[in-house]
Amino acid sequence: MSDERVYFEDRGERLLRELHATHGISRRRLLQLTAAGVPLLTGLGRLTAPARAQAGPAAGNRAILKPLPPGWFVNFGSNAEMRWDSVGELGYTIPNERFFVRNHTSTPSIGASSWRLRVFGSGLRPGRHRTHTVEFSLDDLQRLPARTMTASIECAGNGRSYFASQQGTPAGGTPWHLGAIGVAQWRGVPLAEVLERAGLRRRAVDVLPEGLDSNVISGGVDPGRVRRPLPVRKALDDVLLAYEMNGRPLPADHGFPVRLVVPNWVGVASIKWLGRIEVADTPLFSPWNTQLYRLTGPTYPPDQPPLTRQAVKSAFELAQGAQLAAGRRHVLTGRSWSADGPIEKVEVSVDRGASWRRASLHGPNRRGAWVRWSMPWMPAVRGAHELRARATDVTGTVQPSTVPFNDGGYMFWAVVKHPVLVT
Ligand SMILES: Nc1nc2c(c(=O)[nH]1)N[C@H]1C(S)=C(S)[C@@H](COP(=O)(O)O)O[C@H]1N2
Ligand SMILES: [Mo]
Repeated sequence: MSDERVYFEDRGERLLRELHATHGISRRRLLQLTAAGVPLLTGLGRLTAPARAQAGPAAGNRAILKPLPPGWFVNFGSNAEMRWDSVGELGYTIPNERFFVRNHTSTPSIGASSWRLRVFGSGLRPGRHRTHTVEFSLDDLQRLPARTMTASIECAGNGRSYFASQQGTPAGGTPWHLGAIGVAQWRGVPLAEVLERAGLRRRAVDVLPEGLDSNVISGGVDPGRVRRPLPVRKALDDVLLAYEMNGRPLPADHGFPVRLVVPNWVGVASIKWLGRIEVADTPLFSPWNTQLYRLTGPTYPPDQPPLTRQAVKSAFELAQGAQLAAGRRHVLTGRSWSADGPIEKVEVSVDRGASWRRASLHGPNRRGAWVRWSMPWMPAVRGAHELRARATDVTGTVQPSTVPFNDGGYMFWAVVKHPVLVT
C-alpha cells in the first residue's frame, strides 16, 4: 500500500468521525453522499471529482501497464522498484522498460491528439482571475524550442525500508529499498518557455501542475488529482515539460504524452500525465505540499518546509545477501548521487565500517544524476559479511550512519548495510 494511501485512509476515517460528531451525520450517510457526488468542503478540498476530462481508465486492472519481470523489478502493485542487482549491465541511463514506477493511482490511457495542456490563473496576463486559459496541444509544444537533459527522478521515500531494518523504526508506505530512482535522458520544452508564452506576470509566485490520472480516493476522502505547487523561481530555472524519454515518446507509465521533470527535487514534483498548470500571484497549496512530503516526527519542529532537494546516497549493484566465492577477486560496483553537485568521493567498507577504501569513479559525474564506481575485493574469510558504501558530494556533504526518523519515511540517506555471503 502506498504511503499516501495509508495516510489518506487514516485521515478519511478521522474526517468521517469528526463530521459525525459535529453534524450528527452518520458514517453511512456520508459515504452515500460522497458516492452520489455531493461535494463536501473540507480542509482537504472537495470530496468529489471535478468533471472528468481527457483521461480514460487504462486497459485491464493493472496500475502499471509495462511488464515487470521479477529479475528487474520488485513489484509493490502500483509501485515497482528497480532491482539494483540488475543494474550492473546497464549504461549511465536506465532504459524505459527498466525504469522504476511510482503511481499514486493507476496509469491512465491518454490519446495524444485530443490531449491539451491548460495553463491558467491569476499569475497570467491579462489576469482575468482563473478565466484566462491558454491551451497547448502536443504539436504546439513540439514546435517550441526543445531541450535535452539527463536527470534522475527519485522518490522521496526511496530507502524507506531501512528505517525499519537498520534503525528499528518502521515507517508506513511503500517499503522501497534503494531502487526508487532512475536516470534518463529527457527531451522537451522548458517550462519557462511555456509560461512566458502563456503570459506570465512578474508578480506570479507559484505554479501548480496537475496530473490527468484519477483522483486519489481513499476512505471516502478525495483530495483530488495528484498536484504539487512549485515556486515560480524553480519553474523558470530548469524544469522541463518532457515528451521524450531516452529518445522515444514517453511511455504510458512514465507520463505520456507529457510530464514534468523537476531536476534534483523529490520525485513527486515531476508530475506525470500533465493536464493543467495553475499560475498564481498568491501561494498555492495541495495536500502534497501541506500534509505529505514534509518531515514530521519526534525530533522535527512543527512546520518543516515541504521537501524539495534530494540528499546524498549510494547503492551497490548487488543483490542483498549475494553469494561471492572466497579467495577470488571480485569487482564491487555501484552508483552514488546527490542533488547538490557531483560526487567528490565514494568510500567502501567490507568490515562493518572499521576501515574504508576509496572506490574509482567512472564516466559522467553529474549533479542531479549519478556517478558509477567500482572497487576490487578479494574476500578471504567465508561467512556473512557486510558491505557499506559512503559518498561525499562536492559540497562536502557525507552520508551519515543514521538519520533521524520521520513519520513518512522520507529521505533515508544514511549509509546502507549490505549483507553478502562469502562461500
Ligand atoms: N500525475 C502523477 N504524477 C506523478 C505521480 C503520480 O502518481 N501521478 N507520482 C509521483 C511520484 S511520487 C514519483 S516518485 C514520480 C515517479 O516517476 P516514474 O513513475 O516515472 O518513475 O512521479 C511523480 N509524478
Ligand atoms: Mo515519490
